[in-house]
Amino acid sequence: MAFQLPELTYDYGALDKSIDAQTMEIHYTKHHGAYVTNCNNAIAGTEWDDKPIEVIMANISKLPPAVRNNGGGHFNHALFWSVLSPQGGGEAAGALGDDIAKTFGSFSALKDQMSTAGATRFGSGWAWLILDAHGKLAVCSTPNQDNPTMDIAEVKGTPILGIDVWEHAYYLRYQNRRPDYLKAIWDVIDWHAVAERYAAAK
Ligand code: MN3
Repeated sequence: MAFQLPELTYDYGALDKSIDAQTMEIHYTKHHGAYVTNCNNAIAGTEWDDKPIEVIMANISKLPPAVRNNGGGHFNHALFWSVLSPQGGGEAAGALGDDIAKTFGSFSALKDQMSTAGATRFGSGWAWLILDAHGKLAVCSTPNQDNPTMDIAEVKGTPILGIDVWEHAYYLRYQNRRPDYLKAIWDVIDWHAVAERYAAAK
């Protein structure tokens, strides 16, 4: 079964306090759209074309670079859209809030670590909050469209929050000011969705 673009649960302009509508539309229809098409083309007719994206990620070392780049792009963006919301912002509550405070010292310390991970990723890539192999929360980053679920990842784990730091994610409004984008993104992060991912990962 070929992969498809997931439905967005909000309009392109709904996240405008952090991300403008034109960026959202191009990012979703053109960038994510191309990752889906190119991933499907790369696995068509192979033993992988009926496998879930999670299985493909976990075996990415056995697959060609086109699947690493485009399958990774599909996985990463599907996660990204799902942790954004016009009602986002604020702080994580419940078990996730408690464990963030325990692990990082405070909620703002977590945001600082994520922002630094994103700002210092050279070129294109992602900043992640993961549940690592030891069952602990951790912050890491990956280059290009890699992610922590890939068998080739330096730091492995289950991502519960991912922030896209490719220029295509922010350049129309923020130009070269990636740190400004990383400051604004917190206003649209859906901590309820992140908490659901955390509960599922545990
Ligand atoms: Mn992107």
